[in-house]
Amino acid sequence: MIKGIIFDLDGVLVSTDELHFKAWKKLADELGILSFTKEDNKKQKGVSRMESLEVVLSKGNKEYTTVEKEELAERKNNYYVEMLKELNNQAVLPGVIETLIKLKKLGILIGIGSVSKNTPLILEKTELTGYIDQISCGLDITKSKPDPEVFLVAANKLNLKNENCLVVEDSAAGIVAAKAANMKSLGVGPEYKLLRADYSFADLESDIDWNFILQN
Ligand code: B16
Ligand code: MG
Repeated sequence: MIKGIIFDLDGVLVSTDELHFKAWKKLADELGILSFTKEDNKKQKGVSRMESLEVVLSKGNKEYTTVEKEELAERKNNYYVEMLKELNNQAVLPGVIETLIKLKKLGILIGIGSVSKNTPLILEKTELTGYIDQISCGLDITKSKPDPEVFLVAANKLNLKNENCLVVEDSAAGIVAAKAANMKSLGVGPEYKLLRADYSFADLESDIDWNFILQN
């Protein structure tokens, strides 16, 4: 029986992926890595900032020290945070608000399980904070998806057993993490058919039988 739902943020509740791409592209261009494309950006979905940086650097042929890499990741984050200033509730994906209201009425606790360290800022800018019971994000963890840590922390904060939580994700790494946490998963987003989740839907606007999912 499901008592809490842990939502991934980027690609599930809000769309900030285009801003992530623009910020990484700006950094890549500055580094002379002109071959970084949207296709490469797909590999950055759901993975940490440092792992995302490696995706960019793998397209070039220069070696960087750990200190230099940290500086590059910080530079990208500064571009991204600057872009987030323009973010508002228009970035909330279709069906999200209706779903959160419906689940709340059914007595379900709502958690966030995102590797983004910008989670509190994004929730605030998109006016979603009030719908959320507990946040587990990049600021709480040392290992990113596919490690289950972010979902285990969320279940712990919600005061629920892992098996009573369902994860909603748009990334393959997130679905693997959910399974590793012994949680059922629901996959959404452009790649939903490929995610190998327990339940698959294009988005939260789809006709999802929540009563059935919550009872199983
Ligand atoms: P930040 P999610 C993830 O968010 C993004 O999908 C991923 O592209 C990004 O690298 C990661 O957050 C870290 O974000 O640089 O803001 O800490 O899908 O886990 O909500
Ligand atoms: Mg995501």
